[in-house]
Amino acid sequence: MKLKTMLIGLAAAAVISTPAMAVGGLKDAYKDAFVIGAALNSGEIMGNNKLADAIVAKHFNSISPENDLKWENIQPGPERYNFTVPDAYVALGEKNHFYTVGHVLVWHSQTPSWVFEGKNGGPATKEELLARLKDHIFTVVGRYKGKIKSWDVVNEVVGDDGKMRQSPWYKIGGEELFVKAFQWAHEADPAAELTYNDYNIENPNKRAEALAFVKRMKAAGAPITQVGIQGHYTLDVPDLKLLDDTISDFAKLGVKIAITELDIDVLPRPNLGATADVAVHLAEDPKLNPYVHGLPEAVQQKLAERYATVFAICLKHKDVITRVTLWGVTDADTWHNGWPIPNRTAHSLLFDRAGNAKPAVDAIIAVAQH
Ligand code: 9MR
Repeated sequence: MKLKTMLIGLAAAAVISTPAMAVGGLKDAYKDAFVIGAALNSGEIMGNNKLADAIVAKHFNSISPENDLKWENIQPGPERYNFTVPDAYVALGEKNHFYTVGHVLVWHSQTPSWVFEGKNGGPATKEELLARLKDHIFTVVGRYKGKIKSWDVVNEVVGDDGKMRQSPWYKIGGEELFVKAFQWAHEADPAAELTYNDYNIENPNKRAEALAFVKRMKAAGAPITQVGIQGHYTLDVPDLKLLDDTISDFAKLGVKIAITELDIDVLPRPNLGATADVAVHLAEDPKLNPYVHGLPEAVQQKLAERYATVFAICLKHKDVITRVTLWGVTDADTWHNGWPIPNRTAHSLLFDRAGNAKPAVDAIIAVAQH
């Protein structure tokens, strides 16, 4: 049987045979395969969301910080670090024995402009930028040594055109800057998993450059150990056969693979496909916000099937997959409520706004039990 037919069959069977399955949580069902994570926002980290707390306790054994360890939050001004929420995040992980993830060290977005500005006006020199990055990595990675188990070192360096993204990091520092970022992170915490994380690398064009990037990093001596496939999907894009191929392709390079930011947008998205480019913004239109009062049953089932297929593919590759992380806990907090169109009612995650598990949860658990 063709892989695609087999996976769809498995996912559909999981959806149909769900009711009695949900004993324990997602993390229990997948305990022999990989850890299951959720990204937490500041409120969840600080203990202000009891609904999310209960869901995380039951279903997840790994956490990622949705925004609080990004440069603009953790070092908003030169050598002015803000550790209040990051410390609480790491303490939460330690207390609950979660596999705690660090996100993110080098990214073109959510990095304040001063980082790229020279002391004497104009853009920073390569030396200035490298010095700032080195200080940032040793300070942040060093502070959480042994506690943060996996760092997203380099994020989204390949553009949707399949070429290296012309970010200030790349334009000023060249590829050497990314190599050094991995080396410094390794020096600061030799035991940490070090990840290159990107979206849409299932797309063959973008994947080709992402694979070439990993090869170049390794050849240049970067201690990269893992590739993060973000997994920002819609109900139709991408064809999940591409996910299966992408995992196989990266595994051949000798790196581990994590699905780092999984969510499945069910809302209409004109002409965008599966991008996660935060720079994209479209205008509000009530026709593009169809599920304000809840998700119709047929869409709910389609969502469950698609989630089940993603997990069936990951299970097939469990020897190389370390983690599958959902990019949020409940639909109340998914970034899709505001992107690519503001003020919408999104339904991308596994738990609805009231904290109820969707049929997708039982479907995913059933995949592990087959
Ligand atoms: O989910 C994050 C959202 O709250 C922020 O507003 C946004 C700003 O850039 O970043 C979102 O997370 C992104 C992640 O850090 C990197 N990959 C794409 C994610 C979705 O945009």
